[in-house]
Amino acid sequence: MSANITIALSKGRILDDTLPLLAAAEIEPEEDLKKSRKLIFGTNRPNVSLVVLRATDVPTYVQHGVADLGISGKDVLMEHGADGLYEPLDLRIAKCRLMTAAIKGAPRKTGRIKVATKFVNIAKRYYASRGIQADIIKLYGGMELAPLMGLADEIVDIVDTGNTLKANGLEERELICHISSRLIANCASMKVKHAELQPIVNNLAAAVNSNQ
Ligand code: PRT
Ligand code: MG
Repeated sequence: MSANITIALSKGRILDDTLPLLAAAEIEPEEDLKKSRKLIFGTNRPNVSLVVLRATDVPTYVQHGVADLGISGKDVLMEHGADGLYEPLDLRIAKCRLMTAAIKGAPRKTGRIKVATKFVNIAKRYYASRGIQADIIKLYGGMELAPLMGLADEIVDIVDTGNTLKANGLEERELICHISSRLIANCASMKVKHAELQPIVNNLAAAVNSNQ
């Protein structure tokens, strides 16, 4: 008998790009994930279920081994930490950049700066690595507002087209890193359920390659 497998998916924009990859890997949810209010779904495979989670909760479920696999933005993984997680595959979906940004044309402040972000850990590491003293202010959204209101000198946020920054009179400053979504696996599951998980990883890898 094959072991039961649970895959934790990030809802929101990552989900849109995930479903075609899962379909290409021949994992089809038994109902429309985006129309249902359910959080746990069966699939065409009797031993595979899907859970749809807040993106920031996916690494937690996989770390604790209650989900065997997960799909997470690299930004979320960097912020959360990757203890007990294995990252077998770059899915090359939901691509974006993690940037610093500030008011367009504003001179760079020297000395201590204030930085607003929801990526507190990433920001702390980044500014420390640059030798910049930064007071990090945690926000949960709408980071663009912080420099305009005088709450912060800079923000650390995700940028795709740059339109959101532009619309708010901000500009990109430094690139922290390129982001895409990753397949993550619980390290213990990967050993114990290798026979079931490795083919799923392989099929997803093939789906990613044919996506390019
Ligand atoms: O919205 P909520 O707070 O519930 O959760 P969330 O924001 O974490 O979820 P969601 O659905 O927005 O997905 C976030 C994940 O998608 C991130 O963790 C990234 O890995 C990935 N991703 C890819 C993005 C973007 N592109 C993106 N453009 N996440 C957010 N954005 C936002 C960004 O925050 C900014 O507000 O889009 C705006 C910038 O876009 P441009 O095109 O105007 O530059
Ligand atoms: Mg969002």
